[in-house]
Amino acid sequence: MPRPSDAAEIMQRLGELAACTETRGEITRLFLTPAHAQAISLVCGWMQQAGLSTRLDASGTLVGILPGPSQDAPVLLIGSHIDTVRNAGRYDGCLGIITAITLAARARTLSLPYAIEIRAFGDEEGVRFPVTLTGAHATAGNFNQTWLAARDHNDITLATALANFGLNPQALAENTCAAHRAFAYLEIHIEQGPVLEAANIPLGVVTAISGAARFEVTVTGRAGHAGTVPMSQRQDALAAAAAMILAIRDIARARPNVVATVGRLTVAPDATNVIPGTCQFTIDLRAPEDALRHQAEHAITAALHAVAHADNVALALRQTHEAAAVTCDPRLQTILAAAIEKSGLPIRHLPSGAGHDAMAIASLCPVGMLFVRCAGGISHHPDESVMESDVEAALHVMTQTLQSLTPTDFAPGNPPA
Ligand code: HGY
Ligand code: MN
Ligand code: MN
Repeated sequence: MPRPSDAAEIMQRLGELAACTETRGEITRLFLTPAHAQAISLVCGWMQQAGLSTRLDASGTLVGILPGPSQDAPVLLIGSHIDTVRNAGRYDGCLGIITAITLAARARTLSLPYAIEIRAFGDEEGVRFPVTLTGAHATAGNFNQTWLAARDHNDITLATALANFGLNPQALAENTCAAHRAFAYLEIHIEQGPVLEAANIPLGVVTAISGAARFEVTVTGRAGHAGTVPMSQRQDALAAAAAMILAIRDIARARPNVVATVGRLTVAPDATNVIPGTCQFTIDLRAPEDALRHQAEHAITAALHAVAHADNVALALRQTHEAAAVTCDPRLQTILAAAIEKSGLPIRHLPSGAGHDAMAIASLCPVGMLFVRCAGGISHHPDESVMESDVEAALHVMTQTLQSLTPTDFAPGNPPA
């Protein structure tokens, strides 16, 4: 039986990884859950098969190490995430990690002047806890200790979840051991948008990553009997939240390049014949420029307060996450583009509306991203898919890129081109 091609093996592994889920029949793999532990064990085995040494760091990030020519050689970080949203596709995050393992196996024969560390982050989606990018922030040396108090929907804190996973949250500060030798970070990721497919181009060079902010909104009215409280006397938390949510949508619609999403909503006491007393919902707000996002945030805040006043309900707005917009390093963009051109493929530069681990790593070292075309631009959905030939193209371009990287070009003080 001939050995499958590298790309075929990656696709096969992504199928196996998809089975690491908490819900049969769909892919749901949240941070520090048994499904996450199962995925770590599977990916760790593949890393070891590729000749990498492995360790799980204090933040739950699985690290695969291909040593460099010396103990203190500079390090190229290649990362992405293996956690998912609920009912996810199999490529968001995971494609970058499984491809990186094959790439590292190839790199063993390239005598590169640097080491490679693959970082499989476990908390990029931020679905379980109201914080996100905690693993990548830990790698970058700026894990915020207050995040340890963040609670999931079972009221379990991140600190407890890390401890239950066999990790020591107090060791998080030591997490940057090798990262200070990192001269650059690369991430391979599906585009999660329609641009490459519409242009019939397999790969894209990411120019920038939109900044994002997340908020938790609590609307407090007054529960009451659905049959007896006159409409004029109601403090209906859900009706007020509905008006707020439509205001958020209209504010985003009115601003090109701003996107706002209310993805979660809970109502209490959640009974057909009771006027909702409280309602909680989330806001995910993004824009390519931070100033644009902040301006939209001010408009949204004003609109929420106006509705709260008109509906005589109380409003509490809490920011739970913020990631500034990030520009991908021009030198890395140039190297990726040259590798694409050398592969005989068309070059396309494009921004990312989706967030990525690279946003948190950007405070540590220059970051670059390679996008892979995905069918219909669909993501965060089981219909997410890529073509094996595009994965092969990504492998080829990244192999070329590895050979074009000179760590000293990225030494601090060497300004981007
Ligand atoms: O939400 C995002 O953009 C990413 O998929 N976490
Ligand atoms: Mn992702
Ligand atoms: Mn995602």
